[in-house]
Amino acid sequence: MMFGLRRSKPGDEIQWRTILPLLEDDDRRAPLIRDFPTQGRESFLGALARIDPAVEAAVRSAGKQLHWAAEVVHYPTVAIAGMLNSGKTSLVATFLSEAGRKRTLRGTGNHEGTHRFVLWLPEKWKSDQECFSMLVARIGDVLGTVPEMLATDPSEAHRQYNNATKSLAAASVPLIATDPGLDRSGIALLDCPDIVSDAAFGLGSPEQRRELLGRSATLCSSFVVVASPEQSRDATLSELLRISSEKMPGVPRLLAINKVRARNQTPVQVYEAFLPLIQRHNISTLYAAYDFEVESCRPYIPRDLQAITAHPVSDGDDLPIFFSVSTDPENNPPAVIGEDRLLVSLPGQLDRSKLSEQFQHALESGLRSVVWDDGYRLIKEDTKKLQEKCTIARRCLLDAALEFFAIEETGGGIQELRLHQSERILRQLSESFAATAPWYARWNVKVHSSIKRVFGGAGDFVRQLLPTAQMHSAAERIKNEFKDGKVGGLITTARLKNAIQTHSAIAPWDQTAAWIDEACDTAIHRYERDDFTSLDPRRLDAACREMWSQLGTMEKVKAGLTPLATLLATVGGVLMVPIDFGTTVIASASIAELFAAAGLTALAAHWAGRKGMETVGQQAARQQLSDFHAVLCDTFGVARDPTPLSIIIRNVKSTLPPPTIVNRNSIAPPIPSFHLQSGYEAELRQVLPPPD
Ligand SMILES: Nc1nc2c(ncn2[C@@H]2O[C@H](COP(=O)(O)OP(=O)(O)OP(=O)(O)O)[C@@H](O)[C@H]2O)c(=O)[nH]1
Ligand SMILES: [Mg+2]
Repeated sequence: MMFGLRRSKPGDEIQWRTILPLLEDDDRRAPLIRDFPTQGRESFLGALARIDPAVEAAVRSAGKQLHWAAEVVHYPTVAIAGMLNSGKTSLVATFLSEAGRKRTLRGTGNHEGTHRFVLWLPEKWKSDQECFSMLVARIGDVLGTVPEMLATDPSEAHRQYNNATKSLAAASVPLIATDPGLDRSGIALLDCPDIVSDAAFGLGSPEQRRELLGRSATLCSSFVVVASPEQSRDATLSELLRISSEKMPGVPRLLAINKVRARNQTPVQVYEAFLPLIQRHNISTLYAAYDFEVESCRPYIPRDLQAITAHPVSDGDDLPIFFSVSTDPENNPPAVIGEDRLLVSLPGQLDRSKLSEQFQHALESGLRSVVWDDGYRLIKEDTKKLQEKCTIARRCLLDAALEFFAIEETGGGIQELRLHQSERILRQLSESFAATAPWYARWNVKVHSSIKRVFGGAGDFVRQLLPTAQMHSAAERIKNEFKDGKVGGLITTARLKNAIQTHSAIAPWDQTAAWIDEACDTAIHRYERDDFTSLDPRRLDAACREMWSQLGTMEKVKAGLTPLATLLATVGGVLMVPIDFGTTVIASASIAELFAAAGLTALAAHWAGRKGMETVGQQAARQQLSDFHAVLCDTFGVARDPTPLSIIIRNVKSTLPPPTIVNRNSIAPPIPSFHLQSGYEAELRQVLPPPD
């Protein structure tokens, strides 16, 4: 390639536009899969917006900055230095728009001299104010002084250019200007004051200027030195080139000879005159511009090319047209000079500057850190936290449910589970009791044959169960024992709320939340309506038959009600509990508890102790507990446990069957539940490696 300057390979940098889709994907490539309250997926940025909008904004802004930098980074910055009045600012002006040119200060008088460094940047760099200020700040860091903006008003800009206030401090403060002309040419230019002539008029010493030039080396991809043809043996020019190679090591140097007069020199003669300097200072290209004011120079000046300057030159404001000089005279007439040999084409052939690379690098690591260390870490932590929240909530709801469904043993463990004494269960019990009862047990009870034919509601059923006043009063007693809490567990809204609050010391919801009452009420209502658990009919009959045979030997028929009448009165009593309450309540009791309430204590002990008999009730009770817990989870906005619940009953771990009860909407604000998609991390790693 010409000049031996190489652009950095594209593609080895991190690209925001390939990263952003992966951060916004809420479909196949989403990092999070939502399991609750609705199935779905959440994008990286969507998750951050939910968890911490400030982090989401930080990721977006880091990405935007990187994207912006990637757009501007390939713009090289060229330092234009050279001899006093050689036309440095004029050369800069060839790249600018007409408005920009007006802001430059050009001329031979001292009041027209450049006495401050002026950094001209493409106008579009200002398109993003946030990024632009960041870049200006970074330039300030590099140069060691916060830059000042060049005024848009030409006369004010000229005063700044010229350091008209003659302030020593201002002399070391660089000026920054933007111009649309540079958008087109794709270059940034550093217009330098002359750094060799002596300090004059308090305009800053040459040392001060050299110091600043040295620091700006990181900004610059190349260094153009402007001189006039007669300066080929000038010690000052040689000194300038030496300083530049010392201050800007590794930055290519180009020599631009301005105001060449045709009468004195052809391009090849210019080349020969400067050859010693070119060789000594390792100059990569020699440019020349013929004096635009001299008529005889016209044939040497390429004028018909589109891109002789960034913006057409207006009459009366001529500018030098620099072209690279060939050692072959045949190649120097304007007719054979292509656009690529003009100095305005230089930007396309330059490498990016060290500053842009460092800037880009800093932005890249900023993005990597905010995406991985802040964003992804937060997403993982939050997902885990939500899962923990959910686990705690489920534990709390299970403990609350056990308040009603577990019978405690002395020492605090669970002895056995209670059944929800739903109408369905109670009908099954009464039917089986009646169907399996031997003749002596049903003595005086006429219900046997009619029970199965009761299809009405609980009220009719109760009337059928309790044909006599005696049975009725026995049922009343049982009912009251339930109400007083002497038998079984009675779940009311208030009691459920109380139980939940007792167990929710670390539960993730606000104890005083307004929805808690409604959630408790709804849970009871739904469970009462949706619980269709039944006892295994064959096992139940077998257990009842065994019960009767035991009863024959154990339980003496007492005066008053027969055993069957007593059992049916008990069932009737339990059935009357909700009717009596007027609101939804749930009565729970184990079958043994029912026997005990009926006064059949020996039978109760026997039932509780016999494996076959007990399992009939326990099997259904485990299902009911699992379902009640599920309903609590649903109403409290907690995802049901994907793994089966297990509890310890009499020191033995018992796994509950999965819930079968219908799933309905939550009353509480749901605690969402997510899991990480396995391939996401690797995919993100590919487009954006994590910080080292
Ligand atoms: N005749 C003629 N004048 C030129 C040419 N190029 C630049 N000039 C004039 O030379 C004068 C100095 O040009 P500047 O661009 O201000 O030079 P400079 O190197 O920036 O000057 P300082 O910043 O003061 O060192 C201006 O009046 C320009 O118009 C040229 O090719 N021919
Ligand atoms: Mg100047």
